[in-house]
Amino acid sequence: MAKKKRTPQEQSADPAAQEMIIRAEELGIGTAFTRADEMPPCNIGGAGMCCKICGMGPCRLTKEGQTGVCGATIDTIQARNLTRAIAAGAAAHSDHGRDMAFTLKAAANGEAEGYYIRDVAKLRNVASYYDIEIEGRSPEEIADELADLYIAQFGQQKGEIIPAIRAPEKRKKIWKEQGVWPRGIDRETVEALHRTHVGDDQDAEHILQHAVKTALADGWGGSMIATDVSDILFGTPAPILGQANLGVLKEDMVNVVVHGHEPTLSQMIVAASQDPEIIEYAKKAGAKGVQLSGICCTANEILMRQGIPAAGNFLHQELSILTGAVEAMVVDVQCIMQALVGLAENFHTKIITTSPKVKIKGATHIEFDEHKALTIAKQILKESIDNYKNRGKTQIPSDKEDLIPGFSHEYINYMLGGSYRSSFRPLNDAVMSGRIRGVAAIVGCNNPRTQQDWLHTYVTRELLKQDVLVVETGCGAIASAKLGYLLGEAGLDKVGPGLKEVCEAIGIPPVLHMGSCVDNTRILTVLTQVVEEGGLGDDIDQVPAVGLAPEWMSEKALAIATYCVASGAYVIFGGASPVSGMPDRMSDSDIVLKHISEGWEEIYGGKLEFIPDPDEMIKATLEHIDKKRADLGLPEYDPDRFGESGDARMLELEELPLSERREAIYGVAAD
Ligand code: NFS
Repeated sequence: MAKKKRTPQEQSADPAAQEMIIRAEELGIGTAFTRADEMPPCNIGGAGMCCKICGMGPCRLTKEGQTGVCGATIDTIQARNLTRAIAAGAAAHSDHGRDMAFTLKAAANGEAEGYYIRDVAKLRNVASYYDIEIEGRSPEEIADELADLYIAQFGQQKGEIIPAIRAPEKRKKIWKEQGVWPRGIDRETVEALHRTHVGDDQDAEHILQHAVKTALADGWGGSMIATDVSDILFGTPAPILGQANLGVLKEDMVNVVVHGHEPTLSQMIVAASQDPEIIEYAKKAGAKGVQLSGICCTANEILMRQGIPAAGNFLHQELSILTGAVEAMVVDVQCIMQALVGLAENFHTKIITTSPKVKIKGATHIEFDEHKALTIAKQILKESIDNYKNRGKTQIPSDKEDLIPGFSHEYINYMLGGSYRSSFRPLNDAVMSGRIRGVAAIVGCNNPRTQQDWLHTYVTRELLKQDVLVVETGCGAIASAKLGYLLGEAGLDKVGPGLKEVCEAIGIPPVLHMGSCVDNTRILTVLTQVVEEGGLGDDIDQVPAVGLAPEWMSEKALAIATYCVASGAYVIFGGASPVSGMPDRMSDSDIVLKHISEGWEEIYGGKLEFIPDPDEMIKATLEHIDKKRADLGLPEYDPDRFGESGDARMLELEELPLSERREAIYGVAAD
């Protein structure tokens, strides 16, 4: 089969990306886009039909009834592969959570240079979930006890991980009945690897039951801990003005791009970049200062807390270096392409690895240590500034969009009623009346096998027209940001009339940026609070809501999908299914596919489906939302029912002479 080379427009929907893809081609430099075109995915491994967990294989099960050398059937192999991916994803998120908990411990004991407890209210709130004594204690004392409790969740051997007590009562009952409430975060991950070793668990449904337990240890464990601690140390996000896309890089400044996931070092680099000593150092080097920007979830962490601009999402990591204007790309963990080092050799850009867990051959390694974080952050910035003189020809796309990120669950609660009446009531009421038809969480990665950002933004756009409120995290949120959906009233003329009224009344954009990928736990919290508020059922599976990851690629995305399903959500992934099998050739290759959709729905009320066609994705989302509405006995969604009140109506009324307004409003003529 001839390889198909796509045009820049087919490779990305983002004009800045297209410009850089053309530049790469002119310079003869390969990127993930070209590598994806040159290397079609393996159709055997891609469908989950290859087993390479032992030295007797790899075994490829492409024929009806075929087994591996050990006798493993296709469903066992698919369940093992999927479970291993989920375990890896859960491990990544949770290890991040563990590091955050250790940083909290160090900060509480005055051992972490530059870190302190910034959000005491959040600390007290989180501590109170677990009956940690608050009254009469200093923030440091409370934080020390909370840190110990959180650190213990990772190595706990028996019992139940504690953050999961925050789930709705009915949900917790299901987890107990099914035996999937995680005992300890590390224990479930290790057991997932054990069970999928050669000659272990050989019943697909039984293997997948443990995949659920492992994923729950992520969503209601490691990731939730990561979010809680990040908020306590760096502040709970609230709306703030930011910018996104490559146009945030500056010609006359030292550009330092932070990329990866953990907020610990990047937050300190933010602080160091504003230090007079560093600004002076940059000026001496002939620059106006240091321009920081972010890629991937590190971008989201500093964007939603300090308004530091996002240079882009996953597929922008190479493209930002292609501008020739990046002095250093500072990376920590996850979603960092090895190609960066080779690509950077064409320019002056330094790739600086910082995590003790991640080294890349050819990169500069400056290891991060939370005990002297500020000192290390300054060292990194000085090395970046020293590199400014080596900059060659640059080409920075002009594209950038404003956005307002920072919709933490605390802020959503606050924005709906203010300090005195903060509550989810207005949101529940809007869904119950049909002003908001339902809620979609559109999350996840970029994938160079599909046109960058297009699926994200197409699905977002179409659901908004249907009065579906959209919340976003991760690279999906940056996609919407770059294309202008995350700004106040921008695009409100393109959203459904009921949703528009709600957005105007509260003063919010129709797409709410809720943070990084570990912050998908904020979505679990919102759904729990919506349930607790009343009127939309007594468990998450009854809420008219759907989760979508149209351009997913990472194992973390599969872990997120699984814990959302086990929490009761319908989750739709775009692209290829890693367990699709080849149904036309193998009658027994859809056992896993059916179990994660119909099987899981029967047990958890949520299901995972892979739907590559975006219109089918939208159709399935709306059908699910409408079904949930009907099950709750809510009025059928009617697009013509709302849209005549609110600010739009007020503007129309202002056009009328005073004498006619009363009649227009009340239907009664003025005296
Ligand atoms: Ni999520 Fe964040 Fe992006 Fe995908 Fe990678 S950055 S943790 S995995 S690519 S959304």
